[in-house]
Amino acid sequence: MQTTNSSTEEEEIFQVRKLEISDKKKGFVDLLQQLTLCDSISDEVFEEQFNEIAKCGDNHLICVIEDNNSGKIVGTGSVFIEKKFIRNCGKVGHIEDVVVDSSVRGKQLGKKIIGFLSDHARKMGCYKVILDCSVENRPFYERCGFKQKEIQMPHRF
Ligand code: 16G
Repeated sequence: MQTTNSSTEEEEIFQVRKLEISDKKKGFVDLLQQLTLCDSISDEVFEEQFNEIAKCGDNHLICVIEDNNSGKIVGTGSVFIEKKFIRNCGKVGHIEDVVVDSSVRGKQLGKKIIGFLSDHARKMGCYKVILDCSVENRPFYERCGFKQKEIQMPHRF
């Protein structure tokens, strides 16, 4: 009996697409809770925030991976396109909130998400994409082509 899916099958099961309002019912918020603090959100507030983000159009993209067998959201990430004056009025893509459900790690879904977000930033004319990550995730992002440069200095409010 076959117990593992072939990579072609997995390609079909796990596809990256844009976030939809209905993804809340499919576990999108629970997934974010695996990354950091994310309180439960009412349907109304979720919809308001979704619509606010949608106003940014292609300048704020949130993607998800749905497991087409279970209908559950198992991966997500976002990219925000910042417009600058430096570098010839250049643009920078900020990759944020990348998380893959613990039950499906090891299937290269994180790489798929990063590829999707980076392609979007490139198409939008960004000269680079940047992100912050935990020390444990550094090897993963290095495999995706990122290099450590400088340091993060958050000032929490
Ligand atoms: C990680 C995330 C970052 C997120 C932060 C949350 C990626 C690439 N990095 O660094 O986007 O904002 O975790 O941590 O997904 P915080 O709740 O302590 O700000």
